[in-house]
Parts: sequence; C-alpha cells; structure tokens
Amino acid sequence: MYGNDFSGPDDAAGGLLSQVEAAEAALREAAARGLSRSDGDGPPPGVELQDHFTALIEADQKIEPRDWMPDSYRRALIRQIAQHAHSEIIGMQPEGNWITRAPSLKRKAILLAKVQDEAGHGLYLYAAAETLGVTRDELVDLLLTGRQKYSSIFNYPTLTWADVGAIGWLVDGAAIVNQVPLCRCSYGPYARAMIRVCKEESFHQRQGYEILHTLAHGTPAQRAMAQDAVDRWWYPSLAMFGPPDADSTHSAQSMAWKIKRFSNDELRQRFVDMCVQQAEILGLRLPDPDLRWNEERQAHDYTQPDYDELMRVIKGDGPCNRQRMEHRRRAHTDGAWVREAAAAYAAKRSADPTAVAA
Ligand code: BYC
Repeated sequence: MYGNDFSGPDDAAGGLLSQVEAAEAALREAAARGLSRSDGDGPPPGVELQDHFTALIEADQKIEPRDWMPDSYRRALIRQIAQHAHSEIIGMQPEGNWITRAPSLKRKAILLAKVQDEAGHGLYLYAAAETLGVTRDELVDLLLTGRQKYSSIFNYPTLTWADVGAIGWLVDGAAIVNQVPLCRCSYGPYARAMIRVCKEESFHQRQGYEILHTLAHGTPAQRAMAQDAVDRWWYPSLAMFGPPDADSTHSAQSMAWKIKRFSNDELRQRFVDMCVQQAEILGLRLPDPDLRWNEERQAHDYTQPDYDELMRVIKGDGPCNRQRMEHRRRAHTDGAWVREAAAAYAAKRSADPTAVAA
C-alpha cells in the first residue's frame, strides 16, 4: 500500500512484496539447511555429479557458481539471464524519451531515478550471468550483434506522458508477476539478483499507477490520454509473458530445473486477474470486450495477444527495433572512452595503490 488516498497495486496483487520477502526467507533457510557437500564443494564421496546436481534441485537447494552443473543448465541460464539484462538496458530508452518532458520537477526526479534503477538491474543481471563463466564483453557483443534479443515490449513507442504511467503500471506490473517466482529460481546468483530487482520494481509499478490515477482523475483530455495509453500497452504487455505454453520451446526443461516456476500462460493469467481489479480502482477500461470472470475456472477469460505480432517483433520487425539498437550501438561507441579510462585507472591502482589515491 502506498499513500492513503487510494489502494495501490500491491493490495490488489495480494502483496507481491510479501511474496518476495517469503522467497528471501526461503533462500536463507535453504542455505542454512545445506545438503551435505564435501569440503571441495563437490558431491559427497561416492555420489555422481549429475545425481548430486539433481538432488540439490529436488531439495530446493540453490545451485551456486562453485557447483558442478550440466552444460545445458549453464547455457539455459546464460540465455535467460543475459536476455533479461539486455531488456533492462534497452528498457531505459522508451521512458528516457520523456525525462526532458516530464510535467514537473518532481515527476522528472522520479523518472530519472527509475531509469537509473533499470541500469542498475541490468548490471546486477550481467554480474549474475558472469558467474556462469561468460564475460561482460561477450554478453554485450551478443546483444549488439543481434544474436541475443531483449523483451519485445521495448520495441513499442512512448507517444505521450501517459505512456510513462502505462509502462509503470502494466509493463513493470507484468515484469513483477514474471520476476517474483524467479526469486525462487534454482540458481543462487539469479534468485538473489531478482529479490533486489523485485523490491525496486514494486516502486516502479507504484509510480506508474500513481501517474495514471492522477491523469484518470484529471481533465477530460488527461483522462482520454490515460485511456489511450492503456489501450496501446495492454496487448504488448500480455505478450511479454512469451508464446503460449504449447509453443514455448524452453518452458518444460526450465521448469524441471526450477529456473522457471510457472508456465507463460499461468503467469499471463495471474497478470490479467490482477489488472482487472486495479483498472477498476483507476477508473480505466481494459481494451478487451471479451474480458469477463469465469466462475468455473475462478479466473478471467480474456482475448489472447497477437502471437504472430510477438514473433515478428522478437525477430526485429517491431515499430522501434531498429531505433532501439541504433541508439544502443551509438551509446556503446560513445562510451568507449569511459570504459578505457576505468580500465586504465584500475590497472594503475593495482600496479601502485598509492599512485592514484589522491
Ligand atoms: N520478448 O520458450 P519460451 C522488464 C523468446 S525486463 C522477446 O517461452 P522462455 C523491465 C524466448 O527468449 C523484461 N523474446 O522462452 C525492464 C525464446 O527465444 P530464444 C524481461 C521473447 O525463456 C525495464 C523464445 O521466445 N524479462 O520487465 O522459457 C523497465 C521462446 O520462448 C519473449 C525477462 O527477461 C518476449 N516477450 O520464456 C521495465 C524475465 N517471450 O531465447 C521493465 C526473464 C519469449 O530461444 N525471462 N521470447 O532465442 C523469462 O522469464 C523467460 O525467458 C520468458 C520466456 C518468460 C521471457
């Protein structure tokens, strides 16, 4: 709950933050429980590596960088964590577009902090991926050369200030629904990064919700702007959860390894159910004429997003793919001197710690 003037997304979502806290407690518990490991962190004598790995997963114990893991598990994690990191970094652009045009000093300061948080999330995630034996340069190269993708959602334009609110409410909201279960991911560094990310992300969702609430209770023009933003961001937000389960290539294996805890469709449904209640509080309409409560399923029926469009956007043919990648490549090139200076400073300091102390 934030503020006392209206109920916030956390209430309607059944306390996502408390789920993050529960995941954090479970993480500590798992560490304390510790399946017996030999001193070298390998399996106890006489236990095969693969069997030990499986036993750790089954016991809900975290796999740590020092542990043996199958190559396919390592590759799956690098793929998902790196694409997640790229999404955070590219995700700075659509909102960054509004920093210079935020309607007040307060809004500008909040948005600046939020965009900066996204950069931080990208860095936690790149650091988590690096623990799997891949370098930061390699990861960045995978993005810049287009061999790895980032979330489809960031290939849509932010046309009005209300889009900043809709991104906070819907996009960050979808991100949280997806990421809270990742706090229980079997790979320790990813789970720990997610706990920190989710705590910050819940504030992001709140700021978007508050922007939309203000607009929805403002002038007729502001209200129309808020509704238009929700109309444009609803289906792309549903598509963020990925292809339907029947077409999801990685889900089954990722769930067996407890990287993912729920399927794409399960999380999408959870998000829809959460948003219906929040939209009512906002006084805004979700743009789906077939959205209705299904008593039998105890969930809302809803219209699926256009998955052909999702695939086109993932493959590079969304409204802003080219612009996003050009911007990122230019920023990388323009930032080369900063990386060189930081590397030179680090080299100097390790050669002679007193030389650069002043
Ligand atoms: N966009 O077998 P599937 C954020 C790809 S950051 C692009 O179901 P999986 C935020 C998928 O990668 C948001 N690609 O895959 C930041 C796979 O392709 P590859 C990002 C998508 O991994 C700043 C193929 O389709 N969040 O929220 O089991 C500001 C088949 O899919 C998408 C994360 O990355 C998509 N929407 O499940 C505000 C969370 N959907 O790799 C907000 C971590 C699917 O074979 N990631 N693909 O080339 C995940 O939870 C999972 O990777 C996914 C996909 C649910 C995204």
